[in-house]
Amino acid sequence: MLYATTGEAQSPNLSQDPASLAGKILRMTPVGGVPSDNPSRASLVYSLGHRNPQGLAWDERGRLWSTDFGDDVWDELNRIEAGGNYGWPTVEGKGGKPSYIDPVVQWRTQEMGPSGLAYKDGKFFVAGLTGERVWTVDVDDDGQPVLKAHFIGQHGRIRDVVPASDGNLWFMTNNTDGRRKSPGPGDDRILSVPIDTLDLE
Ligand SMILES: [Ca+2]
Repeated sequence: MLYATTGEAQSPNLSQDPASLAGKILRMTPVGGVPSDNPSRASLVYSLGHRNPQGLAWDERGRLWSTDFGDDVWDELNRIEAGGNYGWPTVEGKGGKPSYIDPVVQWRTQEMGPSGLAYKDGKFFVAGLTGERVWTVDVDDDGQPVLKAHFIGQHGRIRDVVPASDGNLWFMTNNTDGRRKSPGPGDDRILSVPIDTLDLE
């Protein structure tokens, strides 16, 4: 199936409206039809209550995860369940309300601003726009997620990140779209570093 993330389009209440495709994760057949096993038979909506979800990744158990770019306070990494409601705009970050699914990880927005998400060998790699860094998240079922930040401020805004088959982590910057005051020389760039040079557990 094809999955797509949609932002709330600056109309936050659409995220909670099941009839709107905004602020959602959508699931569709490769030609855009509604799969027969979607949460609602007539709808592409797979989960709702998102603000600005950008990254999608599946772990080795087939579970779907997504980043959500928050408003002013909290950015999120969510484990996505079919039909789940992730709270926006009632809740940003961990709200502790039974009707909404809380993020597994939340970050202060100035340290994150998540875009692309990838998963490899038990670890998530998250591209940070606002925070101008790459985050790694090691989510152990038995413990707290271990978070580490890499390349803070070195390359500017990070848009996407991919662990490649060559053993390197490839990531791309996003500094020339007008949202950063001073793009660096050569921006924008695709960078590649050996994953084993990152300080991972
Ligand atoms: Ca949320």
